[in-house]
Amino acid sequence: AITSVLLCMGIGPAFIRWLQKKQWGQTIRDDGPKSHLSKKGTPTMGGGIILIGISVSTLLWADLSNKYVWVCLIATFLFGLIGYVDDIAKISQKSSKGLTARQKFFFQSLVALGVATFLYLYRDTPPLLKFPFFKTWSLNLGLLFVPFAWLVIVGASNAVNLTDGLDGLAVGPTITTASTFLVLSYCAGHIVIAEYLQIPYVAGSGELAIFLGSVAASCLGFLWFNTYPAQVFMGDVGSLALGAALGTVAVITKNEILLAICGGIFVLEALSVMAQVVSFKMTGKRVFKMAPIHHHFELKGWAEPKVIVRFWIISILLALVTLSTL
Ligand code: 57M
Repeated sequence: AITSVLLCMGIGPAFIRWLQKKQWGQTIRDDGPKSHLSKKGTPTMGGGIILIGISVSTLLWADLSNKYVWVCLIATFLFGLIGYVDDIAKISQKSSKGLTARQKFFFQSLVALGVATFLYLYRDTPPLLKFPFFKTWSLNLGLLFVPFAWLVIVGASNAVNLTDGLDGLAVGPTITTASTFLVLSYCAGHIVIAEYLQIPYVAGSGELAIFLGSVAASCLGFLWFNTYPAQVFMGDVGSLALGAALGTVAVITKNEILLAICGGIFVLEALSVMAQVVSFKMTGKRVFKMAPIHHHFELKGWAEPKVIVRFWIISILLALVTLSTL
């Protein structure tokens, strides 16, 4: 964690200057909240800083003979690559479109299915779905584990992406969720603690604490530059990668439902879009002034930092609820 935060804060200024030189700046949709128009040209693809932070410290400090460390690193980087292609497409077309939704979904599904199949084939424990608070309840998913894991990874990746619409809004809950999952994965990977807490023991998953420490701390280092008013946005290269990292860890440690609780802000953002689209299609009326929900509060007149910090507060509360299930 210390390596990551120092590295990200250290390389940040040079990385941002490099993005500026390349003129990799954000294009802003003109139908969004007016306050966002002044953000035009803010360098994007700062997620590269986060990916460097994660990879350098994980490769330095984690046990590289651990399969879960590699699965998480590879999933994170492949989703980051999809995001990179999307970002570059947006920049070169000078529009906010990028890859089509279908192309993005296809490549995300391909990677997520690969990860899910690997985890199913090389599992050491049965593919259980665990229910928080009910220690004795579990469901053996069998082969259904593969589509379920796919759903969690792709869903998490897209939900973090939707959340990334205000300065620091996505990194804040990512820091709390990754830190909470650091504790969960350490517990799941420790035979004595796992037995004591009556949670599934997943041999080797404790090493993911290193990976998650680097995720949380890289986001913290990035937040130095992304906090309001942001000097850089993470771009899809960051948001898709971070969501996939969280989804993959949840699937490995059998904490999929806890991810939905801990990452409740991401879930709320995604649900707000679904509710808005369904309601508009069926009744012609909107539920929110604008979806995702952070725009709704902006249009209600809340200052951007107020929306951001309040979402962070909720996210910390959700992290505490998640830990209480132990
Ligand atoms: C990501 N990205 C930001 C930045 C960031 C289906 C529909 C709901 C999809 C959704 C959408 O496109 N979501 C994708 C949202 C964009 O940020 C870039 O994207 C990266 C993440 N992928 O890293 O590079 C803008 O967000 C702002 N921003 C910040 N600070 C940050 O740290 O201020 C981002 C990071 C940036 C900047 O302004 O330009 C985005 O919002 O585009 N679409 C929407 O979110 C749109 N909603 C909408 O159309 N709602 C409809 C329906 C379809 C539900 C409705 O309510 O009726 C809104 N987005 C924008 N304007 N920009 C609405 C209009």
